[in-house]
Amino acid sequence: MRLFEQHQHRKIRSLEGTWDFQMQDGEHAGKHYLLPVPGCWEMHPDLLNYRGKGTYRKVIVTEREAHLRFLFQGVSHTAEVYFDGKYVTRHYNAYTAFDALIKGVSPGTHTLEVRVDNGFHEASSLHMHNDYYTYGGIIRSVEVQELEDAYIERLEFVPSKHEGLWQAEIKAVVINLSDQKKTFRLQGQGAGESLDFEGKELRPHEKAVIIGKFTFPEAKAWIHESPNLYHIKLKLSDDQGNLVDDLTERVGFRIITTHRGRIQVNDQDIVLRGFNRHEDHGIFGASFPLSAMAHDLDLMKEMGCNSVRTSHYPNDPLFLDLCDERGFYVWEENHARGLNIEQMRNPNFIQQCEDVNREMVEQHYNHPSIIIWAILNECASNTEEGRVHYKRQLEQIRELDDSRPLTFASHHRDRELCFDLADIVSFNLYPGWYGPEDPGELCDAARRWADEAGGFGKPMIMSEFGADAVYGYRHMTRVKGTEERQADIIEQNLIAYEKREFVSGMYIWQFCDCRVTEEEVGPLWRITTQNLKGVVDTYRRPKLAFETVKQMWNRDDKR
Ligand code: ADA
Repeated sequence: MRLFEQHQHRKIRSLEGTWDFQMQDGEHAGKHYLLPVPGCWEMHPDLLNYRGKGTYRKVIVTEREAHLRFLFQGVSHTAEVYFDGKYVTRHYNAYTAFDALIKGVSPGTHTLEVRVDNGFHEASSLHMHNDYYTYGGIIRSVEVQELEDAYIERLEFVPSKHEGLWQAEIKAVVINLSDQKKTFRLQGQGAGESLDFEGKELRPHEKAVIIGKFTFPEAKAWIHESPNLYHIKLKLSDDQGNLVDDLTERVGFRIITTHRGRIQVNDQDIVLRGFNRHEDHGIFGASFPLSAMAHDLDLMKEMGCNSVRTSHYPNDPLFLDLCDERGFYVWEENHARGLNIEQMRNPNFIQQCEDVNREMVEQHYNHPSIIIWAILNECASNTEEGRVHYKRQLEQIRELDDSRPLTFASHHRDRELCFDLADIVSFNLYPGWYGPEDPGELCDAARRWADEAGGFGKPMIMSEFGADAVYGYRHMTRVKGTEERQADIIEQNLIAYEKREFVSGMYIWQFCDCRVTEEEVGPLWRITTQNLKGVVDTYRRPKLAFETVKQMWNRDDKR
């Protein structure tokens, strides 16, 4: 499930494999399939366009009595979990993890059932017809864990530096599953140090946070050029000294700041160069095997990128693990794209955003690669009513994590009302594509708009620019739609932004072509029902712009 072993004591079993599947509606309703998990159901020829409900089933055999915790990394987009026919839990949003805990399961044969819905209706305020595709199914990995009477739900590692020495606060969330009051002790090791926490008494079923502060004299910083990673291994014991659980996290020592209108990692100014990337692939849909994720990062590295934006939702933790290992800087954002104020009035919007924000930050807290949290891409931040949501969500995230700067990508130009709320101002503008503007002039105008609307002194990122090109369509006319025109537009944008010292980051829209929903597209706007602004197509075949970016970002004289 991850690129490092998280448990040596806790028993875990992967549930990857084939699961029984039946769709609820349509001409194949009721027919049994054996579908791969993880996987998108659109990968099966009978289900290429299926939007609706379907049920996955798996037989689980247990050898001894235990509390079972099923951990789902992503089900798209709504899951209802049943165990032996009884309802256990429900989760909305394809792009964050959730668990289903069943206490005291007796040995024997059991059935796990996951009812999945990827339909578009009022109950779903974030997944809808859009300029990307909401696939269906259990799209990320699943495992089952056997728990004893207490477990470490998660830990947060918060690095800081004092008088040249790395320190960190470690906060562990511990849950007592038993009916008795018990004192638990946490001990561990990491980055050459022993980690000893105070004992803590927990009431029956109580969830508590155990905190310790430690100094790590041997630790080396995590930074793009040398992404040093360390394992923090924690063990939980009860009053009798019996080991009841363990958890390992992989962390890095680094501090992100925004001073003097620039972004710093460990006090060094950085310039972010990279792509917006949808988790979408012509063969795998949104359900990536590790090798395909690694390949995407290899291609980006080849083009000289140091960063990636997870537009427009939290990404698979395996992808983030790869970014940690390769020193990629990640802008991770919550799930929303282009919602107008009417859509933001959906009665589920507030709660569903709050959930995805909390899950994103708590679940991905320890990835050193994530250096920016973002919210609500291109939503109604140009209205007073929209501003209330931006303010609330930015405050929520700041409360969960005040160690990373916050931003949101805006296309409202001089009508933006929320720049004062963010730490970094970010613009989605498409000079040369949607309009004939000059990228340099537009970028200067954007700086002025930000300065006049609460963004003065804040770093600025060009968070989207680019152009559509049909893979293989080359023509001397260089008209719109050709690979030549796309390469020209990207080159002109990059030349303009590279020159401007006040630009702290540039994310090309986009890395790969992606599927969009048919309802979203006018006949010419999204030809082939894809957003074709990828510099590689959906099967990762490079277009001409690939070479252009590679030339630009591998130059020695870039700032
Ligand atoms: C927007 C949006 C992207 C994509 C892009 C485009 O800026 O954030 O999701 O739709 O436009 O291709 O037009």
